[in-house]
Amino acid sequence: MLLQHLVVLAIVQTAWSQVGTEERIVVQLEDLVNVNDTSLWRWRSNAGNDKTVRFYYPGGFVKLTLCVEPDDPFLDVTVRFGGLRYSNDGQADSVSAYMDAHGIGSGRDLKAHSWQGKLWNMFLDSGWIDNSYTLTPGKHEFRIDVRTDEAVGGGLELDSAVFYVDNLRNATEFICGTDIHHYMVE
Ligand SMILES: [Ca+2]
Ligand SMILES: [Ca+2]
Repeated sequence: MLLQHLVVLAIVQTAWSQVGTEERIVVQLEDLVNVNDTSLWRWRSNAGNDKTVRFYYPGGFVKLTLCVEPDDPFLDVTVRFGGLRYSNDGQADSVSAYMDAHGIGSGRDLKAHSWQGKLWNMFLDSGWIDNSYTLTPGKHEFRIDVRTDEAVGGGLELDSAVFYVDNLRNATEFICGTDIHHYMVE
C-alpha cells in the first residue's frame, strides 16, 4: 500500500452564518486537495462549490487544525461538529470523527441507496452526535477517518464539513491548517 501524502497550503474556503451568538461554519473539503490532481476530486453540480473529495478503497483521512481565540476572553469557546455532507453509491462506507484524538460518538456508516453510479450527485447530511466541546485558546486538531469497503470502484464522496461555534473571535481564521491523505493500493 502506498501512502500518498498531500499537504495543500491553499487557503480553505469557508462560509459562515450567525444565529444568536452561535456561528455555522462550512468547510468545503475539496479545497484541501490539489486541484491539479483530478483523481482526488469530482465535479458535482449539486455539491457545495460544485466539487467533492473522492475517497476510493481503502479510504483516507482529513485533518483540520482549528485555531481558537475567544471573542469574550471571560467566556469559553464551544465547538460542535455538525456532520458531513456526502454522496455515496455502491456499498455503505464508514467514517469516524475525532476532536483532539477523542472520538466523537462512534463511527458512522454513510449508507448508499442505489448502485450503478446514479447517486453521486445526490447529497445527504450525515448528522452527528451532538457533543459540544469547550476548547481552550490555541490550536486543536479535528480529524475525519474514512474507510471504504469496496476493492473495485465505489468509494465515498465528501462535499463539506459543518461546525457550530460559539464565542469565536474570527470565523475566517477558524480553519488554520489542513492535511489530507488518500490511501491507495498499487
Ligand atoms: Ca460506496
Ligand atoms: Ca464541496
